[in-house]
Amino acid sequence: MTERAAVKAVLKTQAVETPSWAYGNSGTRFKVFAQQGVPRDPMEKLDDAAKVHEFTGVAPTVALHIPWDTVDDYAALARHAEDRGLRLGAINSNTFQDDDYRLGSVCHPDASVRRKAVDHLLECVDIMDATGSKDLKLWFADGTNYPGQDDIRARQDRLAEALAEVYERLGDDQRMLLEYKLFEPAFYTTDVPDWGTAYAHCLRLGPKARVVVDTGHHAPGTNIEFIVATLLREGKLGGFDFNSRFYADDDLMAGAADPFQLFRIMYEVVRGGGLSGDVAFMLDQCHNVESKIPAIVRSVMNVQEATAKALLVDRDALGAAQRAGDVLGANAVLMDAFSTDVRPLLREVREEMGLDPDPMAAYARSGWAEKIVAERVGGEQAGWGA
Ligand code: LRH
Ligand code: MN
Ligand code: MN
Repeated sequence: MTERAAVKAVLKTQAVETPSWAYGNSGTRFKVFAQQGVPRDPMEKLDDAAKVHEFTGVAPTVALHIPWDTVDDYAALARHAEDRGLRLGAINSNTFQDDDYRLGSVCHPDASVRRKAVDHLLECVDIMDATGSKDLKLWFADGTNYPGQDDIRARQDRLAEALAEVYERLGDDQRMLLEYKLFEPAFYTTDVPDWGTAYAHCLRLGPKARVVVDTGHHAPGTNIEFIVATLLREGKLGGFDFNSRFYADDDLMAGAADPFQLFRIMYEVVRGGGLSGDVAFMLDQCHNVESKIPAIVRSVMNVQEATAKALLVDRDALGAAQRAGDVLGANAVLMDAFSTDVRPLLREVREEMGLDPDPMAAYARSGWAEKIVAERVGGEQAGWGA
């Protein structure tokens, strides 16, 4: 196989999971803008996700958020997905939108609130059993706003206890993915604020617990690729929530704000063997001012482009330059790959997969956007601005 053929073979097997909530209406704290034609229920979200997969060929799974995607029959929802060539992906828990969670969920000072939160997490594992999902994705809005508000250390103990109970409930082929976030909604302390805290909990729990890196959840200037390299090295990278940020948790399209950062992250993934392993590549975005389905198609393509560039890095030349201490030479090797226009390569990949080489144009021509505007009236809100 030529090197180009090898790169194309990897790109054909890539899988990017799209989030159900990106298909629904969403907004900011200030306004949710309703768009025409948005899904009215989880089934219709899957119908839209099927279009993203149809035109990109690399988005075969969809993440659910409970209770935003609550249905009576999850096995039927999984069949609805299968009928459209999809599978249900990670189950995202939600312990942040009830009044009871004002002071936290699994870290709350009141044991009865903690019980309610853990019961929700256990219910999410029941849903995984019904849907065939492998990953439980946990993000906690827990934290405090004022010094002294609660005991920082006791909250870690409560968190550890809750995670241990849920971990015990996991099946043999199920995993727990723990997501960290620097701040928001809590502003003084956050109970899982960074990868170190998430890693410490996952390490104590065992091999089925891994860390999720949401690219929007760091302080400005954080070197995310270093975190990725470290977690991969430790066998503790569970997956990504890809999105773009300019300021905080902006949830813009992956690769839109900083394609170079996405390339650097994907290079560490390739370097660390993360493409052939069990790392979940998920999007976690919301599209407030742009059309949703094309925005998700574009995001998937941006991940593909960053991956293609990462695969094109001449690792032999890079290694030689690094060993020789050739700083500029090594940097040039990396920048050569980043500066390569990989769009022709990806067009070839799509043609070889029997797809239209231009997914954006193919979707626009398909008539799906007009059809859903005509047929769906009163689309639902994703639940929260994500
Ligand atoms: C939190 C978060 C987390 C949630 C999603 C909707 O900011 O990134 O992944 O589940 O947004
Ligand atoms: Mn996220
Ligand atoms: Mn987020």
